Amino acid sequence: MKRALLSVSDKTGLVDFAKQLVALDFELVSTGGTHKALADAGLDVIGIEDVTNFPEMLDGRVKTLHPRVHGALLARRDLPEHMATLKEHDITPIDMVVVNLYPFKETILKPDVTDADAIENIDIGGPSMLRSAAKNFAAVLPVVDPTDYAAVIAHLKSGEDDQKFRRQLATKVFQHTAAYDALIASYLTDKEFPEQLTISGEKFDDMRYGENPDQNAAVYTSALPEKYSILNADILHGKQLSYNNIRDTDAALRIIAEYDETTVVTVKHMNPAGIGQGVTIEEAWDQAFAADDISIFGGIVALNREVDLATAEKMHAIFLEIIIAPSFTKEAYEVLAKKKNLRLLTLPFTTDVPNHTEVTSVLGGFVAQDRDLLSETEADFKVVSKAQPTAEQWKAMVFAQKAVKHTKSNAIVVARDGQTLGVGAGQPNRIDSVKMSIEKAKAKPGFEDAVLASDAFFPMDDSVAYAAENGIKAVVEPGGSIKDQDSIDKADELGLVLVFSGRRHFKH
Ligand code: 93A
Repeated sequence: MKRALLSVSDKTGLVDFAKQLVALDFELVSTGGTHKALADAGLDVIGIEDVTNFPEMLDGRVKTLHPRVHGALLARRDLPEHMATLKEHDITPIDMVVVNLYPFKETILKPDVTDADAIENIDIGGPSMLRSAAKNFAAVLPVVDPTDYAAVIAHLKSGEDDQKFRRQLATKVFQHTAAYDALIASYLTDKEFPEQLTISGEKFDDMRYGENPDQNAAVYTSALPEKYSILNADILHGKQLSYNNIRDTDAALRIIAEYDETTVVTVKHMNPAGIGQGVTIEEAWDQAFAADDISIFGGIVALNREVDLATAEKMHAIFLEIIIAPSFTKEAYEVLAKKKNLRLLTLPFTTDVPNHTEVTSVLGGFVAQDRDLLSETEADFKVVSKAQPTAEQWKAMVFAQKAVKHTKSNAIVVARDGQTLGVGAGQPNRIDSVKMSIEKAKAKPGFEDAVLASDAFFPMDDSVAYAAENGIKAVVEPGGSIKDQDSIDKADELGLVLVFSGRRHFKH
């Protein structure tokens, strides 16, 4: 007869699984709560105390931490000496361990969690059994995930001793306990960048490919998921999101979170193509679309209010990849869902994006940093030119500043209040971004009121000169160059409003 030890916090599927084990001639050994659940279901179960000849003690902190358990799990079945040792100590081998752990993550996510509660939910005995079983996977089946119960039964029924399957189960155990420990460490530490930074995530989905078809890829949710996340959006319509879709939509969500007003953001390759605002969402769409009616083709649209029928009809008229909004009216949804390949997603809107360590790979490692969560208001801006901004220009500068923060460096955004008119992104030199953004903006209605925002300071006065000579009336830039005075002098010479934001927003 084989022996299985079951000790689970998540009792999903437990009884059914145990019944099948009994039918396959297993005897069951179990701990307190699990024992009760099995006995209540009418199964014959041996209490763990009858195996260890020791009572559960210290409020359950010591239940299974015993040589009679770990000897039974770790003994090599192919070594006669090991088996003789078991016999000598009257230890019955255990052939399967079914364990899932104290719910540490769920506990720390409770809003009113106490430290004592969190610490009590650090499982010690469970990971120990899992690790013993997983080390000895050649002879012991380690089962940590209830969704594997069916596969385990199938494996047993097949009568074949599939070592590959055993190894997979063992791998899963070490992945699971590593992630479990990483979360405990991150809970306990008060250091944002500790000596060991374990980035753990749970597979959310396999992807068809990565950034390009030749790159394999998968997407993961971080150990402590965030509410405002593309991975938390509901896909109402359309096929699975691709790698690029996820990153682009993430960019759109970050941008739109800057704006409390009714806003529409269109994104291409993680840069804003256009941002528009209005009294209604339809008006905001009109502004965003007019901001750049070419780049939007095949792009991503994020809206921060419900999508109504009129807006849906306008969006339906062009080719889009993804539309994400807090909600769609029924009529709007019906119009948009006519397109098979268009993805319609919902996610509640918020302007409250919390800080979180963000990592980016480099060859041989990764860099980790805070999120760039600072947004400037008028109070942060300092007028350095003789010319003073008008009320309209103040508003336009705040609006443009939020957009430029989310644009790849060198980033320049030309905008009026409530609408971007030209975006210059990702150019190796700043003056090219200045030229591109103004070139795009020039032809647009409302250019007379345009201001220009820069993500970083102007190293020389050429940007200010170009802007003033090409119809820009006000410029906001961080300041901080040793040649700031050149830019200020040039602004005064050409009658331009120049404002320092005091803060750089590189995005590489
Ligand atoms: O408190 S523990 O760290 N000490 C142990 O010896 C031990 N043995 C099993 N936690 C221990 N467990 C855990 O108890 C298992 O990992 C499982 O999550 C839970 C099952 O307890 P019960 O059967 O009483 O519901």
